[in-house]
Amino acid sequence: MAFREEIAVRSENRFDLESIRADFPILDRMVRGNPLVYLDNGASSQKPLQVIEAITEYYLGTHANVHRGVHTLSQEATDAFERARRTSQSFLNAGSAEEVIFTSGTTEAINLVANSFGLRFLGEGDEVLISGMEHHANIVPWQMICARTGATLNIIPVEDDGTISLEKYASLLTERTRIVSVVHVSNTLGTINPVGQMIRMAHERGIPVLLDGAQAVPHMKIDVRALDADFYVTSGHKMLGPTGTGLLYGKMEWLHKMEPYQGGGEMIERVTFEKTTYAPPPFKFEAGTPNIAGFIGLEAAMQYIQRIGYDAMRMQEEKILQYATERLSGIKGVRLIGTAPEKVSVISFIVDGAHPFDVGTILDQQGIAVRTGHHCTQPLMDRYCIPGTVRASFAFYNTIEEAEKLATSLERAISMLVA
Ligand code: 7TS
Repeated sequence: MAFREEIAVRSENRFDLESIRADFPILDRMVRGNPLVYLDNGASSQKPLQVIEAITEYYLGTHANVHRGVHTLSQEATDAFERARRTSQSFLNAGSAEEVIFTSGTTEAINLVANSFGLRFLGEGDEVLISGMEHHANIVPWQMICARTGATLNIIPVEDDGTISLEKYASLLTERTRIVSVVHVSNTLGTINPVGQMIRMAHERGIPVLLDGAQAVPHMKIDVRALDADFYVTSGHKMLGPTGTGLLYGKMEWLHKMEPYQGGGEMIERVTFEKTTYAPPPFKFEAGTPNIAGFIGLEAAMQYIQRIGYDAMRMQEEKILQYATERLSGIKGVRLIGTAPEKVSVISFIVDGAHPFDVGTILDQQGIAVRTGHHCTQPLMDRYCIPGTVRASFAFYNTIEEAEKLATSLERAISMLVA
């Protein structure tokens, strides 16, 4: 069977783990003489053939720059690129394609909002509210903009189990709060925050909310309109798509009010040396040649997720999460960090008497890829008084057998490291 037909046939099956894994050739490779067990999906997911193919086909037959040529290739590339925007719109259930801005990732998307929203709406004495479990990407841009504008950064504390208390959150929403920017799902703890309620509470006080969905979109259906989020950001590479792609959803009323984040080609309406007028959203936020191939690949990733279905993905991830949580918490000396009742398939843990780095190194020798360290959440590590954790983050293409391999290899690592 031809390569492409084979992919098409496999795609017909909804949740057949074996055929799903066959879509991810990298899962077959060996690492240090052992079959790879890839449990670092929170850092970046692997890519199915459908995504790799979409990018390859684009470069083989369609590539030209977008939005600027009358010639056929440029028009085809523009059509494909703008179709990816419409697919992103329906994927997030945005009200219009113009509310979807293409960025290089979550980090750029938050920097864009912090700058474009912050410079327009923040001043001396105003407040920005984030949580204690934010990724550095949702801390540092706000710190920088607070320093420039004289605003203050306030922090919703994190409870021992890795949750947010809505009472404490309510007490931090003040007359001076200009924006709330919180993580939908914590990359380190796996906690799913009660963002629907948090948005309602902020909106009752007229405060807009940005959700960092980098770790949510890989696991759950996002409906930005049902959430009523003002901004929603995510990264393509954590949701089966290519690196260097990200989505920023913004309500049109805000996008109209915000100044562009970067200047250059593509984002203008008319330029003279005296004055420049800007293109309407989304283009005024997309200066320069975009990552065309990347967004065509991201569209294939979104279509792949839609074909498998979040329900089926979640069911597999829940099974593994439950198995791994029980198995790991039963190992002597292992302490789980992040035990919220609502979690995605992320398990962070520390081992008494062993540094996370050493545990991760021994696991790698057995072919198991986990992340170790502070996971770009240093203030959260300070909150728990730990230097870092070992984190296993599971995707729907992982198996119970892989979770068991993690547990047995961890037992071996502990027997080597802890006297
Ligand atoms: N926000 C969250 C919640 C994240 O988990 C990450 C990346 C980012 C923002 C930044 O995303 P980027 O694509 O712009 O880099 N998180 C991780 C992680 O947990 N391990 O490696 C990267």
